[in-house]
Amino acid sequence: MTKPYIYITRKIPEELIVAYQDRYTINMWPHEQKPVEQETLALEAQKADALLTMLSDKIDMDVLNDAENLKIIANLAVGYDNINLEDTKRKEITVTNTPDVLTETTADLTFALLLSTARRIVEASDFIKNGKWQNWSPFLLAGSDAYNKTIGIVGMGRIGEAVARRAKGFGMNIIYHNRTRKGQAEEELNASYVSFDTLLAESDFVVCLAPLTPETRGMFNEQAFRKMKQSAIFINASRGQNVDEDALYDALVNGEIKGAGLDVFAKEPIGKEHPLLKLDQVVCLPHIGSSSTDTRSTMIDLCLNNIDLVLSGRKPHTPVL
Ligand code: 8YV
Repeated sequence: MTKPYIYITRKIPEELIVAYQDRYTINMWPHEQKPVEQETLALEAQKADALLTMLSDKIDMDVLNDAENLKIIANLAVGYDNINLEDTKRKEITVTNTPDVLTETTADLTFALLLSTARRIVEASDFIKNGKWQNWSPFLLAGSDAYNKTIGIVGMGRIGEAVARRAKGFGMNIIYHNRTRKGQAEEELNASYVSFDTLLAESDFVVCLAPLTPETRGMFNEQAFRKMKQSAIFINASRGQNVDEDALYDALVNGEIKGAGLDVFAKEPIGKEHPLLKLDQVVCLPHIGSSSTDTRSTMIDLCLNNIDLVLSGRKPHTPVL
């Protein structure tokens, strides 16, 4: 009997798949950096029983049209805005994501980004490396405090709550905006639910952790940045398309807000000519929110586990619907 076929759309370490190789034929796209070509993806989807996909893979009918054996798409991310769920539903393909296992790692990165931007860590490091440290002065690279300041979290999901827990430890006042109220966070973290406009007006740090949906796309636009304090720092660790990047650039250059820490961009990857990279008050990262060795390995294992469950007729741990 032929073994079911799993295709992985990026090169991942062999040791992460060995446990599954006796029961499955597993192939992967041979490049670690370069995303799979759409043509290859469609051809593999025709042959595969399961796909392990990345956020950079666009999955819709173009890929799925002839995918007659495909039973599951396990997406290596908590977000799944790269997948057209109407199309997967039409083809009766299960879709899974990787919630929970990346929550704390992504919250760590979000908080690191907040502190790096507030305390100008990257600028300060470059300052020394470029031989500019000649003297001490009272306001040398003076940044903003986190302690006693207000953090406004937009998108109080699992990662939002984990960031709020860190903020509490740092002595911050927590406000949030979300589709639904979060009673537990309000009780345990003393977080107050506010309208989006109030959050923009009152926060010293505006942190976007909302998934990309039709409601959130472009929500941080010119009007939103205008409502923020001039001393505000904007952090985005969810999806770049939640932000109008031209409006963010203008807000920073015109002094409408003070700084930004960005792990995500509207169109990734960005090249070194991206205007936001030119600004000292902006810290940019290449979408590494969940990128610790442990977490990425656990995410891959969860994907393979979900595939294994579905291909053996059982329910996956983390279906998206
Ligand atoms: C992904 C992410 O893990 O989980 C998400 O939604 O944005 C990241 O943590 C990463 O982009 C790999 O697909």
